[in-house]
Amino acid sequence: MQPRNSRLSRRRLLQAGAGLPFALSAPIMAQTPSPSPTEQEPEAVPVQAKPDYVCNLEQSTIAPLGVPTSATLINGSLPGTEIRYREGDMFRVLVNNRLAVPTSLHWHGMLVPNYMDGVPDVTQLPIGAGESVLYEYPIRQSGTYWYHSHYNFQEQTGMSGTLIVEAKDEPWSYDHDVVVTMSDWLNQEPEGIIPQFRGQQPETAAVKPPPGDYKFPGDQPFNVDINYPGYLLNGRSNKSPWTQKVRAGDRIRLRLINASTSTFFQVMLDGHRMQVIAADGQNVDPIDVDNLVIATAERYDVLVTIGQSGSFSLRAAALGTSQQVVGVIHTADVAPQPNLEPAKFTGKSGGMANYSALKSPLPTTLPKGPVKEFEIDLGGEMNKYLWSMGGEYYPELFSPDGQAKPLEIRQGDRVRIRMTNSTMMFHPMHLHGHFFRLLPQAGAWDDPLAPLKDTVGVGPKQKIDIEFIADNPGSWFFHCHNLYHLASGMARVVQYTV
Ligand SMILES: [Cu+2]
Repeated sequence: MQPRNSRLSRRRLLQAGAGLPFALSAPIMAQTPSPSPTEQEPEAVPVQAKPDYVCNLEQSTIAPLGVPTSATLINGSLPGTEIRYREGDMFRVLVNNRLAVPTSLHWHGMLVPNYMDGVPDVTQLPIGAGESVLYEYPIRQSGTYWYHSHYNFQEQTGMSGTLIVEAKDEPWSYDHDVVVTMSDWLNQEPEGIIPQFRGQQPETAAVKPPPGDYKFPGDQPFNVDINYPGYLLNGRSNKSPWTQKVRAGDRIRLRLINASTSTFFQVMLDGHRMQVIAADGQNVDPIDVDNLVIATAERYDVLVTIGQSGSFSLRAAALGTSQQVVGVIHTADVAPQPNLEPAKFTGKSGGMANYSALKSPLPTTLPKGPVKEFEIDLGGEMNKYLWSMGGEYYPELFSPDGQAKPLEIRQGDRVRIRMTNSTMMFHPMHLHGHFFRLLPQAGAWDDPLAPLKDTVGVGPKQKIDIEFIADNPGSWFFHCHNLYHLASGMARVVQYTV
């Protein structure tokens, strides 16, 4: 699915100056002997060779749903190693590709220099089998993020992890900082899924819609692409759920991360309301909700105070299916008891179910500058399983004029993008390298408190406006985070021309 030999992509790569920092692979740095003090050049630049984290990417076979399945794991675990930094730190993570195939890791939501963004053939060459790369950049933000392979379907087979940046000035206090990832799992090779949708391979149960009609909160029909055999919470299924021990009265910060490849989750904690304090890593004015919908790749931080002794299930229902995955938060005096009854969602829904309620605590109004506008249709041909942005299919295979053209912007532009979804599916749209203002309604450009996000779910027939200041030069991927939509055309490159 990646345009590995595309001349266009190579040219873009050279224009962006990408690839060059990767000559400094960490093993080479690590093997370079440090000069003794007497030999040291007076003006030598100090080089710190030791990374803070090492990600060994390895092929494995695991059975999270009971069926042995080929996996691509980070340090042998699912999810991969948690990377945790303090705001202002230097990010320094060594990636060793011990797979037999190329790869690349992307740091979702991080304001990286372009060449650290980890998108093969857009910002770097793929990391070849046996190669190593040191990703290194100053951290300019705090909050809840994640990282994942941006190469082929490796994200589906387990190659993702959590990335937390603790704030210098944390406004909230809590007794537990708990990271919760939700994901989907296939008991088969994901490479076969699109050919099955296209009728080129025999169908498996995964491409047949689950029986029944399903709704998004607010009664819009919700259809899934893939009928997964199961879902995972912190890498665990309902057979052996994730648990967290607390004390009655404790306040918990839950960092809820939708690390799925194509699933939207609706989440609740039995017996508790949740206070949403951040969306996509950025603080929002606190909102109390009974449950919240999290689109693929979105994150929400919530506070909950455990009212009394007990076992409380954290349920993540996979929208468009009758399935859920649960974890259990319990007090030490009560054994964890997963509640596997179907979740009943009542009361106030937050997150994607009510984007217009999200408000930034501080004005997010952009600096003055030339306005650059794009209107992008989110389209597709369901029967051919092709998905498009602005009528073009990335990389270039099916586009009428032979290529999916970059969206060209200039540094200093106030870039406004209106997305109109003309399909019957939901699309979690993600922009790399920038936060955008998510306008509460289409055309509400003057709202000073529009929240900052990096991913937005766009429902069928919906129109969503986002805007951002062009302040991070390079070539940036802008795409649907449904991995199967991405792999069948739903991406563009936002390219700085100056
Ligand atoms: Cu999509």
